[in-house]
Amino acid sequence: MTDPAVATAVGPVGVTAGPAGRAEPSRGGAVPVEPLRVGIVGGGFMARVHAGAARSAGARVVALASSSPASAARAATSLGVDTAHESVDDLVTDPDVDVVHVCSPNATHAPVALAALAAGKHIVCEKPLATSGAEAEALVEAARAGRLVGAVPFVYRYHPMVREARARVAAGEVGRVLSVRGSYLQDWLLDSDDVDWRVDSAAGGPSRAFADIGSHLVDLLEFVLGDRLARLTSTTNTAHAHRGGSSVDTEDEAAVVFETTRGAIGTLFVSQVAPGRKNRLLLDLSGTAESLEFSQEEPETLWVGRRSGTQLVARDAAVLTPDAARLSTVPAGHPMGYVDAFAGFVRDAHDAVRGGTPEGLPTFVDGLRAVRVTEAVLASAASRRWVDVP
Ligand code: SOE
Repeated sequence: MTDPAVATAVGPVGVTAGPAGRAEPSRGGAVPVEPLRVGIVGGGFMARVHAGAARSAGARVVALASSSPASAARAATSLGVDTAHESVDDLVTDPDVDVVHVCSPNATHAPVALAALAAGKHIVCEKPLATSGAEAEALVEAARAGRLVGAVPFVYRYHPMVREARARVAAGEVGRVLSVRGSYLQDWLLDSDDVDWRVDSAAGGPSRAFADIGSHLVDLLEFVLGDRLARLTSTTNTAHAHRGGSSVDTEDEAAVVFETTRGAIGTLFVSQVAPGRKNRLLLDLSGTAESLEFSQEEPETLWVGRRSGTQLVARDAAVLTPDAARLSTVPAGHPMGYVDAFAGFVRDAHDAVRGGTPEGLPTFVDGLRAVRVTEAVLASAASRRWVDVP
């Protein structure tokens, strides 16, 4: 089987090899025919995940910057990255970097990504794309104007069984979708002494649980359904008024009731204080012919419910729809999970940098969409009314 990283290294239509084996840019930033060179902003858990996924996609992780020169040096050593930059500006203007992966706290996403786009870099920016709709819109525009790739890691789209569910909905197998139940539960912020930058709205933005994990849930739901939330009503809850001595101004939980543009109804529940739930993202939908359920913690199967003949479909490229089979990179019986989904996402994002048009790549437009839904959730919770989702 051809390694996708090798296949794309041949170069897409419109990219010609320039001096030193590097291609002349046919769009925005430089598009090398050699392995892409990644620079990472951030030094935490997500920086580690991005570094591993980028390497698995065939890229070289060449530089890293973080909140201080010392933390950049520490993270670069631990992730095996050669260059630790003194500042984020140095990284985004580094001529040896083709793609910037933004893994720093939420409030820094927009300024860092804008600076990198201004320097002609392609971007993979963590979600939420920005902490306001206006900033997210500016990012969409800047990427468009520079003809640069902007991708957002809504990585749960990259589980093969999610693609299988999406294909079944699109093919009409489930019938007309009547209802959807989505939930995303974690427990890592359960206690009042659990602290993290995400809790502080200055670093994490006005929404916490919904922006952090509700954004994944909404993206997954709209991606699988091929439909959009049209209006919603919500309520939020904060479990602890104080954490680690500081007052808390972001939500731990959000409950949402919604209607879609095609007339389905549904609920979303998001919590970061649900004991025992680690990363339980669950999407359960019912159509007039079939129900489907996908659970992120058991990503190797898709439950297909029928009035008679209910099945648990196991991942096996031989029987999956083409897009699900494409992301099924190891044979059946060799479990795939979060790390593989992340690698699949980065492979597609980097393919887009080379001029490809991979199916289902989440872009800045999808990042903006999730920010808009998050704003609608907060607006509804504050006004206690139904709101239209723009
Ligand atoms: C923490 O809630 C977190 O790491 C999220 O930020 C990620 O997006 C999610 O994939 C796992 O949980």
